[in-house]
Order: sequence, then structure tokens, then C-alpha cells
Amino acid sequence: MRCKMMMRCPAGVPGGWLRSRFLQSVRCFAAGVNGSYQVRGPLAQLRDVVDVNEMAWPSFLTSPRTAAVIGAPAMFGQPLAGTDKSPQLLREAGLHQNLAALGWRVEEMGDVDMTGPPGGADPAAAGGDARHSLAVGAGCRRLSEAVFEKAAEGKFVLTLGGDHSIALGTLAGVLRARPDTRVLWCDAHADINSPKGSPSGNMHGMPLSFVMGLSDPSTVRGLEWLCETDVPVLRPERIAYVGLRDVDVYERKILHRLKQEHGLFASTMQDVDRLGIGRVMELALEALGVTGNGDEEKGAPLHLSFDIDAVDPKVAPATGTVVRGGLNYREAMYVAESCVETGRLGSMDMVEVNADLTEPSAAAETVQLGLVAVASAMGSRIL
Ligand SMILES: [Mn+2]
Repeated sequence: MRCKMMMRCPAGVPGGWLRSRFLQSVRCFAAGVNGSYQVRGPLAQLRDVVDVNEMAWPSFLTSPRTAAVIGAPAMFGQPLAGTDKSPQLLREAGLHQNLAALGWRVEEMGDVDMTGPPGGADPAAAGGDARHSLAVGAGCRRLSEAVFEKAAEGKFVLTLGGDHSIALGTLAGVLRARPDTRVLWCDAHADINSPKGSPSGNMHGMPLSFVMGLSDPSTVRGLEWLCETDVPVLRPERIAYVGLRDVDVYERKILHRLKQEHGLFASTMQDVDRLGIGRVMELALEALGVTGNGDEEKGAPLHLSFDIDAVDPKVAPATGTVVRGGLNYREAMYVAESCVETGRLGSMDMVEVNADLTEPSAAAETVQLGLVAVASAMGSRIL
């Protein structure tokens, strides 16, 4: 041992004794685990701990805990091509592996056909009040069936958009299977336009108007099915907004009325500024009646509709309707984490990722953000 040569004994200390103590500790360190790493008492029991991370999951999810992954490659709810590619991009970036690592059995359902009825051009595409309503309606009808089936089987339903018009299908399906469902809408936009009130006619800004019965689906070509199935209307007190910062004139009027008269919870980025995301989420989940009290038998199911444009464009640049001043990275994760911590989360949409709109590296970052937000909502924890 080289350290032996470097030993200098202070005056009065027997050199041989000190040397032997020193060498003993060096040997002990080099050997790694030996007698001095023995712990006794309660600490010793920790050596047998393999999983300290088990969360409370809703009782309506069956065992073994299974995630049904449904692709909804929709692009007709808005004018930019590219949203149709994101289900595949999210899968290729490692979605299944992430979910498996979190303890989920993954049931991949593939992509639902989100195109219009066969037979040529969609008449509503020309600039009607609800653009491409035949395609959006037909796709969402198929999607609602797929979501209903998997939710009714007791699976966690994860739907990968697509633009946000797909929420018309996911909410119709999940509400039919779990009628008490509450909805956390994380978005820069309110998506509650009526066809007449919408400045653009893009249906990704309208899903809530139909699901909440504020617009009559029977008057829109392609959406008639929504009146014919036994889908309960989503009541205003059962939806909470987080992340709002770009609201159209008609939407503002509707939101004011719904807030004042019907108990709708609509928080904006200003609320996040003032209260912090922690308090905003506490208030949102309280308003929905899904506070995390740890009692999984109590409380209603929760659905998280996560529009990637809720996140600031610096963090999530690859999306179609970017608005500055959004949630930062941690705030976005916090939204997802606090939803799953209620023990009531049973379904989620991840929408509006459009990798065609930016440089590849920025697109990959946005896809990655979507992936991490999904993992956070499905049980990924820092500790
Ligand atoms: Mn949206």
C-alpha cells in the first residue's frame, strides 16, 4: 500500500498503532460492504423494499392495470397538416416502454380512421360555420366507440391526437361509459366556440360547445350521431380550465355566464401568476369534486384533456396555434401530477402536437414534452 509510505506519526503517538488503524480503515473502504455497513433496527428493513412508489388508482380501473392506447390522427379540425402524424411519433419516441416501466399493461389499439366519409370532397370544407364537419364528425363517431368500449372494460384510455376536435369523440365515449366524469381542460384556448360564434370555423375550437350542449349537434352535418347515442351532456360545474390566455369574443361571453350562473371553473394564466400552479390546481380539483383525499371509493372519474399549446411556445414550439405566456415545463408537469394524485384519473387526451411546423430538433423536444406529460399523468414521480 502506497499510503503506508506517506504516514507521518505526530509526536507522542505510537507509530505502529496509528498505522494499523489507518490501514484497517483503508482496507474496509476498499472492501466495500463488510461489518461496518451493518445496520440494525427499522433501517435494516429497507434493504428488502423493492417498490415504494405504489399509487392509489381509481377503483373503476380493473386489475391488472391496463392502458388502452388509441391513436386519433385527426387534422381536419384546423387548417395545418401534421397533427395526424403525432400518434405515431409519440409511440416511436418510447410511449409503450414508458408506460410499461410505470407498471401498466399496454393495449395498443392502433389508429382510428379520422378521415371523412368516402366519396370525394367534403361540402362543409368550403368555409361553412363548422369546417370539415363531415370528416370531424365521422372520425369522432368512430373514436367515441373505441373510447367507450375500452373505458367500459375498466381500462385507462389514453388517446393520442390529432387536433383538439378529437375531444368531441373522447368525451362522448368516456361520458357514455362513466357518466359522472369530470374534465380538466389544460389549454391556451377555451375550445367552446359555437359554429356561429367562431371567427375561423375551425372545429378544434368547438368540441366543448357540442359536448356541453351549448350548440345543437343535430344542426351540424356529421355530428347528428351525438344526439342519437346515450351520451350525457357535460355540465358546466364538471369542467375546469387551466392555462387559458387566448379567448375569442363569443367564448368570453359564454365563459362569463357559465362562471357566474353555473359554477364553471375557468382559471387563466393570470391566476397562475397570482396564485401559483399549486393553488390553481387545488382550486380546480376542488371545484370538480375530485380532491385527492386518498379514498378511492369516493369521488367521480377524472378526464385530463391536455392541449400541448397550454405550454409556453419556448418549451412546446411544435404546435399550430402558439400563444406566448404559457405554462412553463414544471407547471405543465404539475398539472398532470396533481390530476393523477387525486386517485380518480381514468382517461387522457394528448393533442395538438404538430412536428411539421418547426425544425426537427424543436419538434422532437415537443414530442418529448408530450411523452413526459403523459408519463406524469400516468404515475411517473420524482420521488
Ligand atoms: Mn385546445
